[in-house]
Amino acid sequence: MVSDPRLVLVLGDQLSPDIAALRQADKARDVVVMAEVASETGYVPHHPKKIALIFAAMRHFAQELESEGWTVRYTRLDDPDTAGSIPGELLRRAEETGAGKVLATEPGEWRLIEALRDCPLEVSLLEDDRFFAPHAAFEHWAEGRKELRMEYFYRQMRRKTGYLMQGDKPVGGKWNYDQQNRKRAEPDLFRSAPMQFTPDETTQEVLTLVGDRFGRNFGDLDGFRFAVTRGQARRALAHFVTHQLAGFGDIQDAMLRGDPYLNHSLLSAYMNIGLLSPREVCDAVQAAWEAGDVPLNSAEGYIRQILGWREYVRGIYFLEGPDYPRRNALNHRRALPPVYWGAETQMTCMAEAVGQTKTEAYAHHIQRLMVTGNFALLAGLNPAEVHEWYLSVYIDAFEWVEAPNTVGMSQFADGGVIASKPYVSSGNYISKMSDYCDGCAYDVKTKQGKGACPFNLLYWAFLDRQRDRFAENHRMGTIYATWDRMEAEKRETILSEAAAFLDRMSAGETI
Ligand code: FAD
Ligand code: DLZ
Ligand code: SF4
Repeated sequence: MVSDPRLVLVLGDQLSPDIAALRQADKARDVVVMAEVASETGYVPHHPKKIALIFAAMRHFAQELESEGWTVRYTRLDDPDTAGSIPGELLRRAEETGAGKVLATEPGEWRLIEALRDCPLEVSLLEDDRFFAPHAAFEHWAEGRKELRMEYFYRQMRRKTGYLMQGDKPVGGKWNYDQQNRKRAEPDLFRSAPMQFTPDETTQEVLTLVGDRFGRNFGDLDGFRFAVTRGQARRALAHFVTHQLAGFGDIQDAMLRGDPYLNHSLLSAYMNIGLLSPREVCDAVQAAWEAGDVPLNSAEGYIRQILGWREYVRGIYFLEGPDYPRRNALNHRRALPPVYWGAETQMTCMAEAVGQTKTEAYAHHIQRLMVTGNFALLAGLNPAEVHEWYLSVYIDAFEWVEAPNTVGMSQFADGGVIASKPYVSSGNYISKMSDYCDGCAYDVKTKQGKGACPFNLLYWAFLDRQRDRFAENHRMGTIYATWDRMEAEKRETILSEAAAFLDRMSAGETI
C-alpha cells in the first residue's frame, strides 16, 4: 500500500540536490514544493538582480528535479492562486495533494524558522548540513569561552578538516598569511573577471517578470550574467581557480576605481543558494595549491574566508538568537542617508562602492567593511537600517551571513561578540588601499577645515563620542592618546565640523 505523500519544501537558497529534506524524501511518494512568493520578495526591497538570480536558479532547479523523476509543485510569483507566503503555499499544496506532513530543511533566517514552527501542518525541520560545522559543534566550541574569536575557531576547523595541514601543523608553519595580503592593486586591463553567462529562455522570462514587478527597487537589472545552474556555477569555480586565485591573496584588501571584482571570486551567492558546496570550493583550492598552481597566501586566505569566516558567522547567528539583528550596543540612531540609495555624493569612495552595488549587486569585503560600513559606524547610523540595507542590496545576502557581518563585525552593534574592537578608520586606510582619493573633491590629507575628508572628521568624533566604551580597550589606547595630545582648540574644531557635516547629511544636502 502506498502511504500518503509528504511535502518536501525547497526554499530559494536550498538549491542543492543533496539537501537534507530531499535526502529524507521518497521520490515515488513525496511532492516537492517550491514557491516564488511575495512574502519572500518583500521582507526587504531586494536588488532586482538578487530576485532574478533566485527565481532563475529556482526554476532551473525545479526542471532538474522533474527530469530526475521528482514530482514538483512549483508556484510562480504571478500564479493567480498563490497564497503569497511559504506556510500559505504549504497549506495550499497539502490540501491539493492530501499531504499532512512536511519535510523541510532549516531556513537560514529566524523569521522563516518561526513561520514554519507556527505552521498548522506537521513540519519536520531538518538541520541544514551543507556546512562544515553543525550547530552542536559550534555550540561546543563556544561553550565556556570568554571571547568567541574567529581565528581560534578557524584553527580548530583546519585541524578537523585537514585543509592545508601537515599532520597537526599548518603548512608553511603559520595559520594565517594575511600580512602578505594587503598590497595595493594597479589597474590591469588583462586581469580576468569572474565568469559570465548569457541568460537562456528560462532566465529571460524571469528577467521580464522581475523588471515588471521590481523595476523600482534600488539596483539595475540590466547586464544580468550570473550562473543559474549548478553546472554553470562549477564552471565559474573552475574559472576562478585557474585564472584568479593565484592573485587573490596579494590584493585581497585592495580597491580600484572601475574594477569591481579585482581577483575576488563572486562565488558567495552560488554557495549561499546551494549551487556550490563550500566543501567542493575548498577542495578545488586545496588541489590547486597541491599542484603548485597558486601560492600559499592565496590558498590560505581564500580557505580562511570559507572555512573560517563563513562558518563562524553562521555559528554566531544561530548561537545568539532571533534578537541579534536588532541589537544596538552603541545606541546609534541616525537615519540612513540618501547616499546609500545612490544620491549624488562628492565622496569618491562612497560613490564607487554604492555605484557598483547598484549596477552589480556586488561589492567586495573591504568595500562593504571599510567604506560603506565604516562610514555608517562613524556617522552613527541606526544599525537596524544599515542591516536592512545590506540585506537588500547584495546578491549574496541572507540573514544568517549578512547580519553577523553587518550588525556584529561592521557596526559593533552586538557589543563585541564578533569584533574585539570596532572596524573604524580615517581616510588614511582608504587612501592606502585604493585609488579612490586621487581626484576626490575632498582631500584625504586634510584633517580639518576646507575640503577635509569626512572620514577624518567623523573618525575622531566617533572615538570621542564612544570614549566610555573604548578608551579602556587595550588595542585602542594609543589612538586615544593621540587624540588627547591634540590641542584642545583643534579637537573642538574637528568635533564641530563633524557635527556640521552630519547635520548637512541628515538634512538631505549633497555630501
Ligand atoms: P571572495 O573575496 O572571493 O571570498 C571568498 C568567499 O569567502 C566568499 O565567496 C564567501 O563565501 C566567503 N567569505 C568571505 N568573507 C566572509 C565573511 N566575512 N562572512 C562570510 N563569508 C565570507 N557575505 C555573504 O555571503 N553574504 C552577505 O550578505 C554578506 N554581507 C556582508 C556585510 C558586511 C557589512 C560585510 C563587511 C561583509 C559581508 N559579507 C557577506 C562577507 C563578504 O563581504 C562576502 O562574502 C564577499 O564579499 C563575497 O564576495 P566574493 O564571493 O567575491 O568573495
Ligand atoms: C531571498 C528570497 C527571495 C527574494 N524570494 C524567495 C522566494 O520567492 N521563494 C523562496 O523560497 N525563497 C526566496 N528567497 C530566499 C528566502 O528568503 C530564504 O530562504 C530565507 O531568507 C532563509 O535564508
Ligand atoms: Fe573617500 Fe576621503 Fe578618500 Fe574622498 S578623500 S575618497 S571621501 S577617503
